[in-house]
Amino acid sequence: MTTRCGFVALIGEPNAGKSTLTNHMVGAKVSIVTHKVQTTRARIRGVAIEGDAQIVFVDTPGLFQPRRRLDRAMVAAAWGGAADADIIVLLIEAHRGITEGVERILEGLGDLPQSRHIALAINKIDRVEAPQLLELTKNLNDRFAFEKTFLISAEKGYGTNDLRAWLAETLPEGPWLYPEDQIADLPMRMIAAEITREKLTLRLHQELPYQLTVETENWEERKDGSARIDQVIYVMRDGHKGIVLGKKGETIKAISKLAREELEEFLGRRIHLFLQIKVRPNWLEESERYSEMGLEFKDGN
Ligand SMILES: Nc1nc2c(ncn2[C@@H]2O[C@H](COP(=O)(O)OP(=O)(O)OP(=O)(O)O)[C@@H](O)[C@H]2O)c(=O)[nH]1
Ligand SMILES: [Mg+2]
Repeated sequence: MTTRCGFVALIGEPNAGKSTLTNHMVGAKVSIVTHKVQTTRARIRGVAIEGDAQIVFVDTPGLFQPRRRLDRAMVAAAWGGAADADIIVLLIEAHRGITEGVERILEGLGDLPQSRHIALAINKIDRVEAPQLLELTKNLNDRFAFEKTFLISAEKGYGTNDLRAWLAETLPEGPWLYPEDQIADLPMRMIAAEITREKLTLRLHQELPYQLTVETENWEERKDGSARIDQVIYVMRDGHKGIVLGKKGETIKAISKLAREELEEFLGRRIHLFLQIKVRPNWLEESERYSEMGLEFKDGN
């Protein structure tokens, strides 16, 4: 039997639904999702199988005009994911259409090596009417020669079977890269940190989610089958620490409970989660914070 295998990079503006689509395709939550922009910070690999093909989805951070060093590292990681992939799928939000950000991404696509397959997926079609979709499809294809266009809803699962089938038949022939039962390629300590960051992002407001990072410092297996996980939340100011703690520690307690419950479900066993908050005004300039996130820290960014 000939098998197929390769990388499919999902790129697009922040909030386009890349992580939602990754999780839908994999059939499990491997990448965190929130209603806020810039949720994903690094490349997250999720693995799906379709017939004789193993599809390695590469969820990427959203593409936007970067300002901070972290933003630049995120955008670089996203374009890097696209450059390394066999197939690139550009996700566009149906109801937002061709924004300035989309225009910039289309320009960027033109600079990639010619050998890439590049497809368009218009996502969130559950939010618009058919005539609007037809027009958007036409306008986007006038601007870039996409190999295929798919109309999907990553959340509702509309159109995703067609997309999956096309990806499977378009990937190059080759041996599978991962064991059949592997769904993610990210260290467990990082997945655990991401789950906590998701709960923080959902609970905290304004700029705060963008000014913190979470790291798993210690993971201890216990004889009774449970595990103790120690994580640090780095924030930039004393005031932020107070907000994350909340009145009488209520906020951090609620976040910790939600994160622990999700971890227990993901790992199928009891977890003891300990969260500590550290004030680190300069964490955005520390290379170690970037390597913990799976990002490159360069003088340039
Ligand atoms: N209505 C609707 N909402 C969707 C759909 N797909 C994703 N969403 C929502 O869009 C929001 C953003 O989804 P994400 O998957 O986090 O988007 P992303 O592209 O990974 O965003 P970043 O990581 O910030 O770049 C979430 O609230 C999702 O529930 C869809 O098909 N329909
Ligand atoms: Mg994401």
